[in-house]
Amino acid sequence: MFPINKIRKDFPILSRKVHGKPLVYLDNGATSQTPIQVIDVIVDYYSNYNANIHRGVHTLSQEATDKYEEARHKIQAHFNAKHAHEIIMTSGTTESINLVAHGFASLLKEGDEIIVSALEHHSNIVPWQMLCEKTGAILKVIPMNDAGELVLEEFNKLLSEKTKLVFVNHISNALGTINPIKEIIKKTHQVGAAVLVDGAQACPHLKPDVQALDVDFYVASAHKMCGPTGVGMLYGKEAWLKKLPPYQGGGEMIAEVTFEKTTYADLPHKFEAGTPNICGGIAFGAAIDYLNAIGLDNISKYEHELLEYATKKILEIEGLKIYGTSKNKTSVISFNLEGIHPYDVGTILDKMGIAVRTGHHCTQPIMDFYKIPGTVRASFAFYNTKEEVDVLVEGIKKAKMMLS
Ligand code: C6P
Repeated sequence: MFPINKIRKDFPILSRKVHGKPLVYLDNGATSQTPIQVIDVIVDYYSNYNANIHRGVHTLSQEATDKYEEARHKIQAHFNAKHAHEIIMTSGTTESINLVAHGFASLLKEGDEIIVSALEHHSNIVPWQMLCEKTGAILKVIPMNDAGELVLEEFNKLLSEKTKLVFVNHISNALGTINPIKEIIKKTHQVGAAVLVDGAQACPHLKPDVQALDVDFYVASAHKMCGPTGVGMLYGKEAWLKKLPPYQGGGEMIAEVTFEKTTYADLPHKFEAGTPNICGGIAFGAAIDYLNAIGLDNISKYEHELLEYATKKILEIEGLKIYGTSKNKTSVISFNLEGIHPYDVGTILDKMGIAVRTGHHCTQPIMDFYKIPGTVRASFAFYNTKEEVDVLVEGIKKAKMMLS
């Protein structure tokens, strides 16, 4: 039995009220909530060993450095990277993607092709468009079907010796579709190109093995994995990270500086200029410990039960349409009520203490595909319950009545 009651007690925020009603937090796709075990680590850092890292010989600095590097090793183990220096600490998924895009500017030439998928978040589209503007490379798009799945036959046709890079998310934030990344990586490598997988939405639900996937780059954000905001990771194969130039110049990323010439530090520091989010990095490690103590397999099994329960109940509401109906999906339900704007539904749900996201979810091309302005998105985490699903369903019915 999944220990849901015990787990909920770990999250102080889940016992608060919103507009006088118990909070039903179903916006986990935007950011997850933080367990007390992670909050305690943050309080401990600022109470006991707040100091800059990799710089001082004093005790506090050494303690902070040890904990920060310990967190890097936890991330390495979690993603099964071969080396700890293949884990670059960043401010999150967006920065990780921009770091790689910046690096490829010096490796691409006019006429090279890069491929993204129709299911991408804006942060996995815009940096590549900027890269194309800079280099003259051409952006191609893997199309999607009505169920919100990628059309792999079309992907096969896009691949050629001109392809240099492919970018795809592991799980779509707007629809919940789990993409067949293993197959995409294998096919891409057959033409000699590299693959970046955006794991922002996958990492709260499953445990990617970067070596088994043979992926070139994998990126994620701590705040979607029960960690704090402002910290994330980039995994890159050692050979790629050695090939890419530094992203930002500054302290910590250098070996030697003179006014004539600067040489760069070894990995991972070459990509980590300036004082990082030290506390955030340490807390990211604690969040990974927390998720692993429950077990990602147990989490995904429980969330799948919630998804099936919620899908069945929500579909009983007349005039409601779900977007994203792939069999292979995670615990996200994106929907609209016929003739009603998603924003209005979200506002009424909020008055009942129910937090959902409304709008285009930073995926305007998906909304354009369905010819809708946006959706209401309920995204469930392992600390949600079937009772909360019931509250959501009643809330949607009420919203429908009020808005029809
Ligand atoms: N999606 C959502 O509500 P950052 O902001 O850097 O931590 O993550 C960006 C990002 C990149 N890729 C995917 C697939 C994502 O889902 C997100 C963030 C949130 O869906 C906020 S827009």
